[in-house]
Amino acid sequence: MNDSAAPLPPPANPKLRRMAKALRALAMDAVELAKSGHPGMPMGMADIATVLFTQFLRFDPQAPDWPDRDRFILSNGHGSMLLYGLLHLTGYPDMTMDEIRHFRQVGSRTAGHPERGLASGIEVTTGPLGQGLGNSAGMALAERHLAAEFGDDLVDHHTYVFCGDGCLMEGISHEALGLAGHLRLNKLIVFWDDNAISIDGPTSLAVSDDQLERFRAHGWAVDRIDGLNHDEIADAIRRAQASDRPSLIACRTIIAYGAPTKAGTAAAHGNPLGAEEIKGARERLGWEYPPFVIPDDIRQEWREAGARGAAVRQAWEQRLAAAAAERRSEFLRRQKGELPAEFDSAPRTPKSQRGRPPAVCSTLSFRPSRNCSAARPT
Ligand SMILES: Cc1ncc(C[n+]2csc(CCOP(=O)(O)OP(=O)(O)O)c2C)c(N)n1
Repeated sequence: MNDSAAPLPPPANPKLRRMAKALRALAMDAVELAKSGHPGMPMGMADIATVLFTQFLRFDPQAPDWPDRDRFILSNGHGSMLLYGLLHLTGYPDMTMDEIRHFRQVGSRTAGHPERGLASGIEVTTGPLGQGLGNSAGMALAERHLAAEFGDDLVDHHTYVFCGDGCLMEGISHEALGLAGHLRLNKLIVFWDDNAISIDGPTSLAVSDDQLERFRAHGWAVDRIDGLNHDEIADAIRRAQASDRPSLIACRTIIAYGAPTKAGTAAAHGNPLGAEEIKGARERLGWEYPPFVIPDDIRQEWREAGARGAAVRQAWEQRLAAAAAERRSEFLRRQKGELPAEFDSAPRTPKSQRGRPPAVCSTLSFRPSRNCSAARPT
């Protein structure tokens, strides 16, 4: 027996524990049916995802793209079944159980790695390690930029990221995280899946960076928690939300938590667990349901988590509706990705007649907003 497969340690919230088990079961069963994929990461990070999605993340499956939603980015995209399980259970209409059953099949929404556009709720295409971290710095920067231009009543959301050891080994992570620290993008919160395992075995084979010191050097706030302990997870998120810097939460986890012999080993990284191991995991986790069956009470709990965001979204829509017409239409233009009306004529207007662009505005924006005008250099 592998010690790491012992029952979840206290203090674990029984309801959250049940909900996290549903994520673990979907991941191991979908990978098994596909005979391909990564069950380990979803099983290791299921509790962190459950706390985040049930208590903190602002999202609405009925309006997946409302502009001021929180962003969730799965940088360790090989663990895509974690995201698909979350989207399914919280009620995104296009992430049906049929899609989960067709994980990694041609034409399904549940591609091997998350792909933006294939299913609603996928914010960024990830898979190349480090890419999600790079995007997250850009998205957190965009959030602060838009908030500076349009005000906190219209733009005020967090960017949450899951990443693994592999993401932190990639060079792009240094560039992106350094910029985020420099700019004090304090609404960026990264959860590191600190499971000490990578594709070839223990991470000690390839890396001995002190990640906490590294992030401190980037100008981040850092925290270390037990990634199976719901209270520690929630407390760390609260601390991160209150920080004046971007935050790293190093989460000690166990890859393939619950699997009797493969938990805590690289064998669970990129292969199906196998029928015997899954049977043992069901027993250890106390999950007696057949593959792809979620009991009604657990499904209901997840649906309630998915319904939390509707009122927040509606309140935001009312604020947008109450905003001055020019501010509202400029905001919506940018959200749609449309160019400004002056765009075609602007290149023909001599720079001397246009004046200098304001310091914090996009160079495409020739009509500075209130806040940007204030920042215009004299
Ligand atoms: C840039 C890049 N190089 C290599 C890979 C192949 N790859 C996928 S997952 C992985 C290992 C990731 O290890 P870790 O982040 O520790 O994930 P865990 O084993 O904890 O799930 C590798 C090398 C990749 N996806 N992207």
